[in-house]
Amino acid sequence: MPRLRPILAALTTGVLLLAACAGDDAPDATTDLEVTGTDALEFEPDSFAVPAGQEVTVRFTAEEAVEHDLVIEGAAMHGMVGEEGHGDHDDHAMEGDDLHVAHADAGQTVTATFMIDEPGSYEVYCSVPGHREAGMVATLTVVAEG
Ligand SMILES: [Cu+2]
Repeated sequence: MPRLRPILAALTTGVLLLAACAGDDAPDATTDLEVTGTDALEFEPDSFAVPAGQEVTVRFTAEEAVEHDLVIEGAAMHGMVGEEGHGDHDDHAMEGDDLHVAHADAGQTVTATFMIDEPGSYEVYCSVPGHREAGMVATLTVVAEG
């Protein structure tokens, strides 16, 4: 099989190129986020970035059929959340070490603010029962200001 080797080399190159492109996908840090919780129990987008130590505004929308919320795991001790965004769920503003940023009823858009001081990668999840288990997670990168 003398012709097999070049084909394998080409395949390998293609995989490496794909990996490189995926690495370039990292979102730019912004203080103005727009996130949707879909009826398919996903965050859209599922990766976003904010600057450390700055107030971030997030408009969080739940699609028409299912309520969602947006919780940042392990961020409570590194950050704070504004007063809006919880609807009638103020009592859930903190869930242990996690920062509860927003809750949207089905078909609703809420605006919330939050700030995280500690740069790093945080897991975002929806704490509506069953949603996180169904894969409703996203990645938040908090970027140190240069
Ligand atoms: Cu959800």
